Amino acid sequence: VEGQDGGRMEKLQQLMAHYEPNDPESIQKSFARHLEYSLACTRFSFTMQDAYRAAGLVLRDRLLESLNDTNTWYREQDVKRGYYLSAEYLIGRHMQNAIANLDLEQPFKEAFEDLGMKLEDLFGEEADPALGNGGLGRLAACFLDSMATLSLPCWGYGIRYSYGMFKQGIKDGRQIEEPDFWIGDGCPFEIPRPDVTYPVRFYGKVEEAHENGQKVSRWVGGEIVQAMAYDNPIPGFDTYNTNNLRLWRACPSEEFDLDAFSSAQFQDAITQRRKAEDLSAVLYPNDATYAGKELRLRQQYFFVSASLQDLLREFIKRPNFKWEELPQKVAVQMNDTHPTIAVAEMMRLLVDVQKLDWDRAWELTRQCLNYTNHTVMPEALEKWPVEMMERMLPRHLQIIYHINGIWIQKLLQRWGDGPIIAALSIVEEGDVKKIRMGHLAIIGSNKINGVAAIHTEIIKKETFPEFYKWCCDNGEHNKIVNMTNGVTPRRWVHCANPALSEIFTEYLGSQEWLTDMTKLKVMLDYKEDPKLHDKWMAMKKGCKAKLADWLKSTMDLEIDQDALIDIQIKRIHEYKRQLMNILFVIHRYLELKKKSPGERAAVQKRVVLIGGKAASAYVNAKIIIKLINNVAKVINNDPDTKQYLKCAFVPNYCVSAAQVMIPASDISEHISTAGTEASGTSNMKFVMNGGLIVGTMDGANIEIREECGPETMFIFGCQENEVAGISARAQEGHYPIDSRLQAVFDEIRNGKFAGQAEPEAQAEFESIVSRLCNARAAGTWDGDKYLVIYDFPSFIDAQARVDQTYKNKSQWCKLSIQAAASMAQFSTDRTMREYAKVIWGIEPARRPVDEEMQARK
Ligand code: Z2T
Repeated sequence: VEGQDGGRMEKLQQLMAHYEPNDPESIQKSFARHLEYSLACTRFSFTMQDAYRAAGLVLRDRLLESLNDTNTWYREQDVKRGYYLSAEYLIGRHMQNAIANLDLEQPFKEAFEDLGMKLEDLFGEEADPALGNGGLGRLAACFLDSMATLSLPCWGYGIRYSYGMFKQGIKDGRQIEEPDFWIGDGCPFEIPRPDVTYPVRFYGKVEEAHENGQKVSRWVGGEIVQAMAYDNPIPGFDTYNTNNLRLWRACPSEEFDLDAFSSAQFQDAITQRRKAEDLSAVLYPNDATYAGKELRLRQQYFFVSASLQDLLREFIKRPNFKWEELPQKVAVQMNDTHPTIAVAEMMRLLVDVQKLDWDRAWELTRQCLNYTNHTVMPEALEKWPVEMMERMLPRHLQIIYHINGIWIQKLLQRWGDGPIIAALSIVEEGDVKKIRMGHLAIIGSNKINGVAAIHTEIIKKETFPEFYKWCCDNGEHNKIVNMTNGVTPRRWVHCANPALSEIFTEYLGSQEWLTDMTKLKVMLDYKEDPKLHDKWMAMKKGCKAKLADWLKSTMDLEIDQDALIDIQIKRIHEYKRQLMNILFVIHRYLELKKKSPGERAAVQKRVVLIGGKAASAYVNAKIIIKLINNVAKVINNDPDTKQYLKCAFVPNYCVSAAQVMIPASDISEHISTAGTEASGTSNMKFVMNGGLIVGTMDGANIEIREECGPETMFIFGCQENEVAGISARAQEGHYPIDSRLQAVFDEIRNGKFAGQAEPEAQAEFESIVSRLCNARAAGTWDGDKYLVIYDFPSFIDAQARVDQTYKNKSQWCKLSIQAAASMAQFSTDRTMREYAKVIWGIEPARRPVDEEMQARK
């Protein structure tokens, strides 16, 4: 409603001049109102789910106040904005985090206890939104939390999948995938914006035309899908800023309807409409493998186009905008290659729609976009067939060819013709011509970054060596930079482990450590203090008790809470070597069996928990899950050993499971072959919670070790620079197998874990084991690619050091405190400060609010 308002604005301003009050009674009132008016429940009959929903709406009101006023503030200040483009956000449950970040913990607790409800029970009612696969999606979610906490004017853009990561069930020891319709009856934390929509075109053709004597390209025909915005407020901690995660849902476009009615093909049109909605229906459950599915490319273009249209609209809305200013006002981060069609789409929007000339548009595009690489695994590199792109995005293919043409020209001028030209081309030649999205990203970006120091070095020297050479040749040594990952201490310490949070706050005298983890260094003064040791051990005990309750209720597993808790939770992948872990469990079991009852009693008790999802088409990963389950069954039912060693596969590992499991660990396994895990982020969460790491010299493990001290880590295995040599020997077949590992292989082959009862599983287990021993034959090699056999003996040694160290409880406690207190580097607050400074050039824009936080500005 616009125009002469007869004092309406002033009136509304007055009515809305105050924020919702946050004392317990007001929260209760707000809760009761939502229960009765928003949800149409009565005071006398509502379920816990209703209560959760009403509590969610209480928070939503407060989130909206803050979101709206933060947006107004950013606009008034005309600040440079950051936009994080990611196909995945593994956001996890909202409620507890929102309460903490809005500084409502005390009043909420009082309000609900007074009504006879425990907050934890409310939290348990929330679905766990899993719009991501693993580390990459969870990283994006931690980034959002830190951007808001640092008051950085940054938004996230992504896809609102109707179905997130599948729910994992285990049946007869095997993974089954069940759909995850997380939205259920609606999520109170998201705000649908039916008024914020953009058209996104697919297929069709390009027409050349002339406009004012200029040659122009017009992309016409095909089909149009509408992208509709769903906003997810992201409140910062200890700031009044609330940022936004804007997720796009695909909706049928109105244009269909007109066609349908005029052509009387009503049924077909409805089918078409429903096809449009498929676009954002489901997340592809592949973690770091490229499957080449057409619908996936459609998803990528869909959210990239909507996001760029949206951010350009915001830019253009500014009074007297000038295109030259775009790089001073906009920085875009592309999370892996998933959104890199953005390079071509930005060019299309600037050249075809905004009528800028090519060179100017290219300058602006290149200055605004940045690209993060998350893996060096070759099977993950996205390459879309030219044929597919030509059909779906004909104009973008033209633009990419044009970009490539100019690029190759430059290369030829500098180096002349040679193999390096083909290596650097965006187009991969061959039977099936392909567009290499990584190359497009690098050429179209201002900065490129890896996610841990070792990973960034590998990118420069092995993944994209020719590009690095090009950069150095041009004096652009700093085009590829390192941005070591992090995790947010709000979710991963404060929410997941309130007992530890209390210890920190007590010893430091304030909650400042939650926004400045360097403050935790003070804890080092107390690392040998018996009083702190008592509290620390009580904290761990409490976490283990929670874990034990959770395991009992979710999978009917009983664990000995005095045992050492050993956890490996992450996507199931050969490079992450869950196989090596379970082979070690078998070894430990065999050693126990050899001992007399008296000797067994002297062995450190252990509970080994392994959890994670396998991509649905990843055969070997699924066999590993089956093996873990079968081994667990044998070990847990053996009366000789079951008090000393227990093992379980924990089904449906997800963010909410992580929040229970991580705080309870004594040790966790981060045991990828050196050079394969780009960073890892759960390693950071475990250590922040006082867990110690068994790990290889890989990813962020290396930096964690530097920060916390080598004595806090159980490092083993070969180094990255040894891998090639060892692998060569494995392929030649001169690869000695440790006798202890041989004994494990023999036991598997003899049918101990499947046998005649399960011939199919037996064959699978045998194939996995025998493959490890394969040398190269007939040109191909499917042997021990990840050096399980080579690293196994040193893995056994590391585990022996764990048992030895754990015997001395106060020594262990000291190491645990020392490590947890040294993790400041791995807060995403540090990570986001670095991105903001080095890559984006973005400053914090803290929203000022009246002292009592009562009146709106
Ligand atoms: C993913 O989670 C990661 C890399 C990917 O490469 C894809 C996905 Cl879905 C395309 C992980 C890395 O494996 C992990 O080492 C890293 O810590 C994480 O991304 C965040 O950078």
